[in-house]
This record gives sequence, C-alpha cells and structure tokens, in this order.
Amino acid sequence: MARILITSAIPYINGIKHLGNLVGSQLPADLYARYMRARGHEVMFLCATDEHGTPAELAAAKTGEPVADYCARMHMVQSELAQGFRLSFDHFGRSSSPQNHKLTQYFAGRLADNGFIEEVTEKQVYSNADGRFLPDRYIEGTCPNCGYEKARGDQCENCTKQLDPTDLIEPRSAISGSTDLEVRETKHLYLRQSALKGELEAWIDSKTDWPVLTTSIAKKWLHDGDGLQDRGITRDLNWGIPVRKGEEDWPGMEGKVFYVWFDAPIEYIAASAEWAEANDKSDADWRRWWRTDEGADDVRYVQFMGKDNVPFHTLSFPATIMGSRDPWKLVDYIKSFNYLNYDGGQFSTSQGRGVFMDQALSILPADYWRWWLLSHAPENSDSEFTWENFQASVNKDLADVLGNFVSRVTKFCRSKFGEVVPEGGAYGDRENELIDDLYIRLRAYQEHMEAIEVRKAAAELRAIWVAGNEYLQAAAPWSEFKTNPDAAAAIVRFSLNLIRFYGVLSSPFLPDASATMLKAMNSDDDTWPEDLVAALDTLKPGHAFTVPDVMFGKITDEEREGWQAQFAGARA
Ligand code: B3M
Ligand code: ZN
Repeated sequence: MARILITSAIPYINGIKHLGNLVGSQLPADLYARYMRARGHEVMFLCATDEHGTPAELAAAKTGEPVADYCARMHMVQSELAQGFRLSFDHFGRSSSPQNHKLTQYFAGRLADNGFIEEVTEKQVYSNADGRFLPDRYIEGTCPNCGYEKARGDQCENCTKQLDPTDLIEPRSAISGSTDLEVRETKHLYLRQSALKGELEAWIDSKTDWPVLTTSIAKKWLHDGDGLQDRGITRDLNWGIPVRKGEEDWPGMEGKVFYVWFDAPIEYIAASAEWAEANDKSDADWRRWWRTDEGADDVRYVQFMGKDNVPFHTLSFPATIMGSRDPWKLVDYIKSFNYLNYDGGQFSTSQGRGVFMDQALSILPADYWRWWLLSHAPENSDSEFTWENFQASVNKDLADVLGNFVSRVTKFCRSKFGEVVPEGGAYGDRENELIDDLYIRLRAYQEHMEAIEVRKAAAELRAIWVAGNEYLQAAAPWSEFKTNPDAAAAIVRFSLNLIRFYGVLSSPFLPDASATMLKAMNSDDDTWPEDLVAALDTLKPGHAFTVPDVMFGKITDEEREGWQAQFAGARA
C-alpha cells in the first residue's frame, strides 16, 4: 500500500467556476483520488478556496459585501457545488485560515533567515482617480511579451508570462478604467528566486517522467530573458495575510500583506492542518504527509492544475519550499491541462460565457458531466465543449452502452428467473473469451489511470462496457432460453456479475451510477478486481438483486436545442 498526497489547484473565491475550470484541476484530481483509494492506497486529497488578493477584493466590492463575509459565503457555495459534483476531498480548506496565516508567515521568516528575501524600494503604479496603489489585477494593459490587450498586472492569461504591473503597455485601472496613473515608491519584499535557479533547474531536469506540457512551461520561464526573475511577494492591500517574519513584526512592512500567489500554494499544506483540526487529529497526523523527516519520505505527491498555473508550481512554490531549507515535501508529479473551449469560443468567467458548475447541475446529474468532461479532458491540446458532442456522448456511452446493458440484463432476469441470480448451466468458451479480453483491457485501464492518462482511461473503460454488451448480444439469452434455459441462466448469471464488476470499475468516473449498480446487485463488495475470474464469480446463485431505475436518460434534440439557446448569451 502506498501513500498518495493529491492536491488540486485551489479555485479563486471570486464566483462560481465554469466547467473549463473544473476539468482543468479538481475533477481529474478527484478521478485519481477515487482510483487510488479503490486500489487500497492511503490517500490524502486536498483542495481549498483561494481567498486573497485582488480577485477577492474586486469581487466583494462588486457585491458590496465586506470581503471577509463575501469569502465565507462563497466558500460555502463552492463547497456545496464540489459535493454536487462528488469531489471527494478529504478536506476543502480556506487560504484565509489561521493555519495558513501561521504557515505563510513561518515560510517568509525561514526564507528571510536563509537570505532569500530582499527588501526592495520599488516603483508601484498609483492611480490618482482611485486614490490607491494598483497591484496585480487592479491593473490591465497590453502584454509586453505577446501583445494580448487584456493582460493583467500579475500574469498574461494568453501566453502565461508572469508580469509586474509596471511591465504593462498602455496600463489602465481595472477599478475605474482610468489611465491617470503614476509611479510611486513603496517598499516590498522580494523572493530571490534567481539565487535558487541552479537548484530549481536540477530539480526540474530530474523530472523526466513529467508531461511535456508541464516541463515545457517550466523550462520556458526558467530560461526566459535574463533567467529566473526575483518576485515581489508583498502587496499594498488590506485583505490578506499580514506580513510578519514568523511570529515577529517586520519593520517597515506594517499594513502590507503577502501576495496571493505566495500564500495560495502554502494553503496545500495548511489545508492538511485544517483537516487535522476538523477531524480531531494531531499535528503529527498531518505532518506525516508533508515533512520528509516526520514520515513523508514514502509519500507520492501529485498536483493537478491548468497550464496557466504551471509556472507558480514549478518555480515559485518550489523556490519557497527549497529556500526554507526545511524538509518539506516537494511535488513528485504535476499533471497539467490545456484549456477547454465552449462552442466556438472561450469559457470566460468575466464575460459569463459557457456553462458554470451550478447551471450544469441544475440541468443534469453530476455523472453526465463527469463522464463527458473526463472523456474529453484537454490533455494534449485544447478541447471543445459542444452540445452536439455532449448529447452524442451521453446518449451513446452512458445510455446505449452502459445503462442499456444493466437494464436489459436485470429486466430479462426478472421476467424469466425472478430477482435472484439464477442457477444452472456452466460458463464456457464465450465467457472465457470475454474474460481473456477483459483481462487485457483491465490492465490497460489500470495503466492509464496510474499514468493519469485521463482520456485513454475513459476510452478503455468504455471498451470494457462495450465488450459486455457485445457478449450479451452474441450470447442472446432471450433466444437461448427457449431451448436451453440452463444455458440462458449461466449467461444471465455472468452478466449480473459483470454489472457488479462495472460498478466497481466505473466508480472513479461515475460515483453515483456505480453506487446504483452495486446497490441493485445488492452487493457491498466494492474491492478492486485483483483476481478477475473470482471477481466475475462473486454473485452466486440465489443471491437477490433488484432492477434499478433507468440510470441515464437520453438527451433529446429539443433539450439540446433548448440548452444551446439558454446558454448562448452571457450569464445573468
Ligand atoms: N487560484 C488560480 C486559478 O484558480 C489560482 C490557483 C492557485 S493554486 C495554489 O486558476
Ligand atoms: Zn502575453
């Protein structure tokens, strides 16, 4: 049994996430966590809301709530939606937690003690119209790297380059749109990433098994221009973690807070401390996941994120960990994703374009979305959501293949043998051939899941469902029954076992449908089929079962067209 630590990039607090956000981090992380638990491993799966910085302040200003209230409310909203999508976090924390305050201040103190923090008097953009400094997202302009016109002060969304507000061409205030800006002097702390460049480079070079998308972005920014630039890690904002050096005041830094991207990844660690507090565990219980000197040396740590988050996780956060000179666990594997587009354009939070998590669940259950999103995950390139594709996928894969199999087998059995696993007959060549086929497919499925090849895993799972359908079609117990009821009984018995087997195998993708299948088969045995032959002989003659309700309804053309129209404009 291995120990696997899994984190998903923590979503910004500023509103409900769209399906593109979901498939870029939280959903595939959940798939992996569920799979690893099903294989019997000890898993710690963490996520949180990212509550600091300009995104939170700007969103709260819009609703007119105090920012702390806004964050508390939106945390609940996001937490409920996560449950709606069956995201199986061990803990869904908050970056504004006391645990994160303490750890963030601790890391800053360690970095300072080790000479990796520099106090810099720097020029910051000040808006005369707004009467304040404009850090990060409070300022927008043209990206000096790629020319994108809506680049934000902290990062260009288009080319992923990390920016400083003063880098922007033709800058304007994101609050008022004013261009009446001037540059004023203010003191800030800088993380001396450049001093850690050699260590970071050696570490990234050692990660030969990482996805190309991850390493290419890491290497691009490691070698960008003059090399790795030092980054400001403090801001002139009210809301955030006050700048302190461990538990001490930091002279000259009064009234300033840490930059959101400094404290957000530290929340991965803090979330486990929050988990400990919420579950009556000790400090040692969470530290054994994170401190290699306290038991974490055998932990495998896997992170999930969209490609725009890769520079922070391959450079900035590792620099924080390395510079602390403490034995905190560094990430072992980073799975990153491209973007999911929506119907010929981009999903956009600011423009309300696409389908958002709450809207999705209001029209269809979680499994429908989980299946489409995961089987079309933007792994090797950007992918696109279209209603036609969604309809086709749900109707074919879920309704025609999986749902229909379950329904045909259980209803046929009920009508001919009653709601018990029938006795009589014996398995023969047809069953053995299917077992041989499933043996190979199951191994492939497991390999793809372990390699976090999400699309390939989905394709293999679908092939496993298809194999059962083809078997049933060829074995045709309905015609067999007329001349040889015992042979029909054996086919049905084997098929009922297949349903239970599908319930176990499909659970990482389709947790609700899987529970339905296991419940219908009246089985609480959800152990992974390490021994395929035994697994397909679990339900014995005489075992009672029930016929489940229709598992997946088909999406009609009218529904599809209605949703297409409903989601064509911006969200209200
Ligand atoms: N909140 C960005 C995002 O949601 C940011 C991720 C933080 S991960 C530590 O895409
Ligand atoms: Zn750019």
